[in-house]
Amino acid sequence: MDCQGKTHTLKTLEQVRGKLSEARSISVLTGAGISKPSGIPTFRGKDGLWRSCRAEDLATMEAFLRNPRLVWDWYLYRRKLISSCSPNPAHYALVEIEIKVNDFLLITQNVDGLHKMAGSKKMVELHGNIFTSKCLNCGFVREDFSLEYEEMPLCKKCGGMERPGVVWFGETLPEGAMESAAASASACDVFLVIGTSGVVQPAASLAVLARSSGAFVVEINFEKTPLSEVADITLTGDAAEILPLVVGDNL
Ligand code: BJW
Ligand code: ZN
Repeated sequence: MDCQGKTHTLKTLEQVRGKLSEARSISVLTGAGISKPSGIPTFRGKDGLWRSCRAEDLATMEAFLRNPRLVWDWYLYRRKLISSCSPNPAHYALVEIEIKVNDFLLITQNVDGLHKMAGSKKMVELHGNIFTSKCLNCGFVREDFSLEYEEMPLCKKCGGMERPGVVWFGETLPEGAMESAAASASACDVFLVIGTSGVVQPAASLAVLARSSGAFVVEINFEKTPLSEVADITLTGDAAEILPLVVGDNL
């Protein structure tokens, strides 16, 4: 198989398959790259969202308080885009692993909900979900599939101002999310790191934790990342091509 000019030997793919089939416990960390084949842009890199809009102008509380309309419009634009996308073979391959392995946790940085749509159940959304809104005043979180707002949305409980239910820079992760993720990363036999640039903390530290706790770490990405140093094996290429190969019966 040839992905981005790099040939994975059958031996490497078979080694990963072997590790996965022997593992009693598997944890997976995913990032925007796993949803790229579904048509959702990543954040960094040449076609990334941050190419045209600066993170500080959109993904911080300061930006929201400065211009809530601008920030909401950006999230509604992304909700619309995501609503027209479906899970890809990489998302489904992770559902297959979850079915086969008793002790499993999918830790995602993605806010797009595609893992859930594919059928993943044992999962933690570290950075929230774009189809939720959260009250700035009382913290009440609700599902919210609206794609347009005439007026800025207000909390149904207290009338406070609502914001997108995602985690911005400088904010803490949802209660318990990092604790569950860290417990799983430090106890698993195999840790998969898929489609993340590995630069955002504390998510990236989970791969380091897994490795130092003795897990076999496999990275799947088009490019080298800071986590490539941590990984036992990096499979270079498209997660939607590689994951079904290492999970399914079709090598
Ligand atoms: C493919 C592919 C294909 C493409 N197949 N691969 C320690 C050191 C330094 C800084 C910090 C630190 N600890 C905390 C910080 C600050 C900050 C941080 O990490 N900053 C660094 C960037 C410098 N972290 C935080 O602020 C976090 N909070 C926190 O730590 O709280 C504790 C605290 C609070 C207060 C005081 C003190 C402590 C919160 C981080 C929140 C991140 N939020 C975002 C936005 C979410 C909402 C939204 O969607 O708008 O989350 S930023 C953005 O980055 C988004 C992502 O989840 C996250 C990660 O990006 P990801 O998924 O890796 O995407 P890309 O685009 O970077 O990479 C895609 C990859 O896919 C590439 O490598 C491609 O090659 C690859 N790819 N196609 C395989 N087909
Ligand atoms: Zn409220």
